[in-house]
Amino acid sequence: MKTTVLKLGGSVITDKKKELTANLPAIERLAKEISRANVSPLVLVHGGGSFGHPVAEQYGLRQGYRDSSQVMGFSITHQRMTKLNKLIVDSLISHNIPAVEVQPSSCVVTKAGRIQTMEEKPLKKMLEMGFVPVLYGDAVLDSENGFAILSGDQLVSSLAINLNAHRIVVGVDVNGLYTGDPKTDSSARLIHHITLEELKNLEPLIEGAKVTDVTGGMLGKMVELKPAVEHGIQTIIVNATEPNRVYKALKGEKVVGTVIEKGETIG
Ligand code: IP8
Repeated sequence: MKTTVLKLGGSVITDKKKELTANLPAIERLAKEISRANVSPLVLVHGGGSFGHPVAEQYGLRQGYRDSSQVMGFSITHQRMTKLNKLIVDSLISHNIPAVEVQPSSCVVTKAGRIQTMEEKPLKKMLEMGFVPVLYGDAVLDSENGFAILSGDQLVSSLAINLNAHRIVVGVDVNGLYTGDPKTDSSARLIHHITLEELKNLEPLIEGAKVTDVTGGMLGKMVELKPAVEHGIQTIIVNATEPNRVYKALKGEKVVGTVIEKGETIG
């Protein structure tokens, strides 16, 4: 059986407007959906939302090491991510999923923000044994810049490639990839299926439409996910704030969202 990689976005599992606030009902519902879907092997990766991002920004961690005051910022960012991770792992375990935290800051080193090395042996062994490893975007050590912020999306793509996954499911707070920003542009329409070639043509259009949070965030995601899609891994973006979409995507059932594939358009 081939691995499925599921990403749960920070905007789904936290309240992005309130620092350090988890969306516990969403976490609980998603844990139930994951349990019900019962796909195996499964790797879960989650974002930082209002736990990781504010403090990482406050200390300028993304830009790398500049002075010693940032070292405490690294500790706090990582600690906050472990708190969020604990809530998710607790919820998964309560729904009978053998989830185990895998801490990216202890197994990944980046170079200028890109994954350079990752110790994957324990993770691979966990999958063999039927565990569900749960990783997250994290503050990590960087061989060039001292440290960096590793996004969950970069992790998802890299893991999916190295584990030869058959599907990536990305849970966000919009229905998928749009031709514009659905929150401000009423003519923006949901793209149900897109190939890499079509995505290339769409990028300038989205960028030209002046990047907003939604499209900007989406474009960033696309850039990270592209290498995995190029490897032939089917990737689907669904709205994880809507019940059952993650469940259906995990099961490979038809669901509202955007499927990104390497090959030709099929519909
Ligand atoms: O939310 C970044 O992960 P993301 C996590 O997947 C931190 O971009 C620590 C800011």
